[in-house]
Amino acid sequence: MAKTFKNFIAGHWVSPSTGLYYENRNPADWRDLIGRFPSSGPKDVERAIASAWRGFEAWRTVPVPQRGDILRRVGDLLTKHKESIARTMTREMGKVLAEARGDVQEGIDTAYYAAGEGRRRIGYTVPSELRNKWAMSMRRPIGVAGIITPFNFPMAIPTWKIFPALLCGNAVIFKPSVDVPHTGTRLVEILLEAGVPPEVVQLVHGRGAAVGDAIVAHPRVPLISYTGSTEIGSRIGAVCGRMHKRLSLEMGGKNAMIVMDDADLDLALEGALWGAFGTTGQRCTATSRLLLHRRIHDRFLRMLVDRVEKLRLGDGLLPTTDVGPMINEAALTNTMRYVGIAKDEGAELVCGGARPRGAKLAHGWFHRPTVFAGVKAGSRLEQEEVFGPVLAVVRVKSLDEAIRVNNGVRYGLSSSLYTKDIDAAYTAVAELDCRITYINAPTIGAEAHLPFGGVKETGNGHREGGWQVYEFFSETKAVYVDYSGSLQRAQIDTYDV
Ligand code: UN1
Repeated sequence: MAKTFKNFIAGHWVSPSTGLYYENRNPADWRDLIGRFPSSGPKDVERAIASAWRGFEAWRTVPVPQRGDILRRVGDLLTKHKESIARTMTREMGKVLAEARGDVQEGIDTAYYAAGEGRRRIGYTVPSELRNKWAMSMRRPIGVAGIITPFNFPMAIPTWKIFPALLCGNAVIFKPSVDVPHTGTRLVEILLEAGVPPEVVQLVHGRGAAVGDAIVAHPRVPLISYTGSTEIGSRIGAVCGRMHKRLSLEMGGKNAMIVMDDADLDLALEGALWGAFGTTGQRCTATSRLLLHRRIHDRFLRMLVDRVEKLRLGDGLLPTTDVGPMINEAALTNTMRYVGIAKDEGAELVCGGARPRGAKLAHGWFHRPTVFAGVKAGSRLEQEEVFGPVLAVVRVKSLDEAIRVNNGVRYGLSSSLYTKDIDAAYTAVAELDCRITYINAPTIGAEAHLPFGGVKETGNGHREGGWQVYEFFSETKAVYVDYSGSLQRAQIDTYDV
């Protein structure tokens, strides 16, 4: 009998007010039932918010370095449990174990980074216009943060949001994706074990349409951080705009890797395989377009197809597996739909393009790694995010054309150029209209201490990672201290130079 899991609300593990649960199953073999998780409703959200404000009142007065110390313990516990969390994650969402370990490691890095920020929560002191007066700024927490996260990085992405939110002194309401509630639960258990006070963190499981919407639309959640699709992000943005909420959005991508004719092709090949098919292509940073210089196009395509055909699909827990399943039936159906669209558009299917055959994979949401060649700039496969193991190859004549094609989509997250020409590399850094550019590495692999985010329909200007995310989760206050003993009137009592 599979375990029945609970929400964590008002300092206790509790059943949902709805009395309803859903089943969470292993995408590599849906006969494997992981557990039953709450299908919560607005009442649960309401209780969580009321409790979170109580938690906030105490938490906001805890000295920031002390909050940082708790987050360092979170990092220690994640390190201790890294292997078992990685296994939980692979079983729950399918990515191969090495990648799941990397996902937990990203959480560990984020925790230690947050611990350091605890001693650096910077305001600044500047000279005043007037004598015997100090002018400075400081950072203040905001209140309760609604954290809504996707399935593809079940540990890393929640930590990117929750750790800085907590370090800044906010309380959080965390709604993990319905596809990865188990990893989300483990994260909350660790936060509590490390010493985050119970009412400071609330975990509410359930569907976006019930739980997510209730969090976003609630007047007492002034801060929302969301990673997911552009479509849902736009809907959230509309609500937050009306309500004057502070909102951070991380959404779609259509990231390209450009391979020039002087590139180290063996290196580029490893990068393309990793970038396109890591996490089964289900990353917002995935390499989903490959722009090949015409002089190496045919040769590189042959090298690529040869390797893609050898990638082994399977359960991510097995050491023989290169590529795991997709997250669920809807994701698989969507990928198959795009294969159809690409064929109709006249792109040439060079490998994959279907579910695998054979009994071994018959109970999972598997799709073969797929490559389309002859993809035209402007076609739907070249423009739209698939979020699956499908790579679109476009032939280009020059770096200029590659940059134009790269920039000709509605997203702007990550980008990559393989070349040995230093001028080309710097030109690309300057001109690729994405907020992450890799030289001689694929489009994935962001690190915790650098800003992460994109332009256009990828985001709304905020960044995760780095110190920038701490700006999002806190408010600035300006402070003036006049110790002159007389009324000094700014802008009026000016002095001559
Ligand atoms: C995402 O796909 O939403 O750079 C995040 C990367 C990972 C994070 C991806 N470190 O691909």
